[in-house]
Amino acid sequence: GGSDAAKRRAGEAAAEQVVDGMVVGLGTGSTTAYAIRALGRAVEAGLDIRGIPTSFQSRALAREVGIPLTTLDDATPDVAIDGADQVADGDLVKGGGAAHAREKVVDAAADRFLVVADESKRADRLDHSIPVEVLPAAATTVEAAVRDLGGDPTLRLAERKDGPVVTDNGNLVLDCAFGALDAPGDLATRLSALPGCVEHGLFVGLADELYVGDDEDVTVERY
Ligand code: DER
Repeated sequence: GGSDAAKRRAGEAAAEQVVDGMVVGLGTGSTTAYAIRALGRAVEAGLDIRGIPTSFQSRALAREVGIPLTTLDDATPDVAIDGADQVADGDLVKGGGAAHAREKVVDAAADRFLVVADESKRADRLDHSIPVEVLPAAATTVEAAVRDLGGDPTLRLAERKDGPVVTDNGNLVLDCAFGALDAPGDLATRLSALPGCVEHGLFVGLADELYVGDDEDVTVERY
């Protein structure tokens, strides 16, 4: 992945967009963590915001830095800040942290979805493997369906536990290689239709702004 300085630049630039009174979707991963820590400092200095976390990790970090929390039952996010594993023309592959199901709900609910990434995430076309969260009982069925769609599924195994990664929602993750995508929207629709697919990591047409950090600067793209 990219440099920590580049991730920090991107995260802090997006956090600057948050103003008093806002409800902020708090994404998951190491780049968004810089935004969450910046927001924590701003809250300490008097900024009045509430955060809606997207994972155990995001909630724990928000609590650690003192951001008051709310939920989608009680608030709609004005802004969501979240990372990505790959970005091409504003479309994203997400799910490296296996948090993409709740991330997509919060990111899509926000008036403005700000993506934060270091330059290593940029691509001309999306070709990153696509995480697909599946009901455990459906893993084998979805694997076969993914192969029928031309993909190559791999059950994501845990490192600090025997057996597979289990998501915050109690499900499993298939990392599905499809090669370079010409029509991410079509594949997204097909994956969403698979019985047993809880959520996939293609975020097509959802991002409103992209903050890309490199070793010197941060650039902003608006879609
Ligand atoms: O799991 C996720 O979707 C994360 O946002 C991931 O895509 C980016 O994580 P990173 O900022 O640690 O690379």
